[in-house]
Amino acid sequence: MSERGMADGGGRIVALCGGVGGAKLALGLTHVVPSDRLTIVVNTGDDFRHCGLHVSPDIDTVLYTLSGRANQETGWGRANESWRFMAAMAEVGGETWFALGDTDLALHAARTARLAAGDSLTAITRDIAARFGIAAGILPATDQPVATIVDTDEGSLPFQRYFVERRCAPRIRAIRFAGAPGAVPTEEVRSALAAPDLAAIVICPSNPYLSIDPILAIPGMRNLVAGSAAPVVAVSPLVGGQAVKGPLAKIMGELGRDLVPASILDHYDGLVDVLLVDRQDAAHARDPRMRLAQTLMTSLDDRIALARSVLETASTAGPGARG
Ligand code: FO1
Repeated sequence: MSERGMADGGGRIVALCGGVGGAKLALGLTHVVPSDRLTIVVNTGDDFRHCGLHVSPDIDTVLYTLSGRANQETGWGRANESWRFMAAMAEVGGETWFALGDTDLALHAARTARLAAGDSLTAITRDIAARFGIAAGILPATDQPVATIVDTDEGSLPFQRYFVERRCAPRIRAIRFAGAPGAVPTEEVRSALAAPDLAAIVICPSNPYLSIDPILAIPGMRNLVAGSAAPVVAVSPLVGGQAVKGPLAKIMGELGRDLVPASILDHYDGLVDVLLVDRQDAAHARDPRMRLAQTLMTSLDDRIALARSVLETASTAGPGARG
């Protein structure tokens, strides 16, 4: 099936995504895959309660990025933001370590109210995506709370305290996902991954430890991916031995992993049929499951080109190549 054929031949695509890097490829995929055949499964391990509000950073980064509302500099929050709420929070002694922009705040307030009324994160996310004019499916990995906890040399930290408040300074010992044993993939995620016409499962260039593992840690999720007949194509989040963004290189060093693409393939432990590696890492791409591509995305064209590379790779990978 050609890449166009895959995109136009009815093949469905499911992408696992978290963080800024993941959202970039998700945007590229929306330009190549018809929206009624594209589903983005998003990490919810970053979610937390802040100032009484339920904040879902990775879902919001995907919502804002796919609707052209994202802050291009930070990758999170909204463009053209104002900060009067935060200034007033400082004035009244509220918490200011986690910045909530005025227009971003509306999303957290509306979501918190609907969750309190009993609506699911899946339904809320679907409605907001529709209001933002996003036609692709955006699915929280689970509707149950799963919180990424980072065990460090300074004790256990909830993800945002580690990532934002402490700026990833503490040394990581382990990463856990509180609540995972009691969580299940949503029915929508389950049926997307079990679709008979699924043409590829894409693992975006998100942080494997902080953004993809919280998805795969949900009981049953890994089997849904591993058991699929569709090829699994991952994009390495490392380029030139460095993370494109965020603490990945530091975390891998602290966990004793070499900063090479093989460490990414090993981490996914047989789940991935092909790992796309940036051309500048050709010397480290000897594994037959690796293919070279331009994985660094600075422009929209780069995002679209990488999405095409992923689909092209999937259409030649064929099912069952997994170990
Ligand atoms: N990241 C920061 O580094 N500093 C912040 O103040 C901050 C606020 C914030 C507010 C809403 C939101 O959706 C994301 C926000 N992020 C912030 C990013 C957040 O920490 C995400 O978890 C990361 O993007 C990693 O996925």
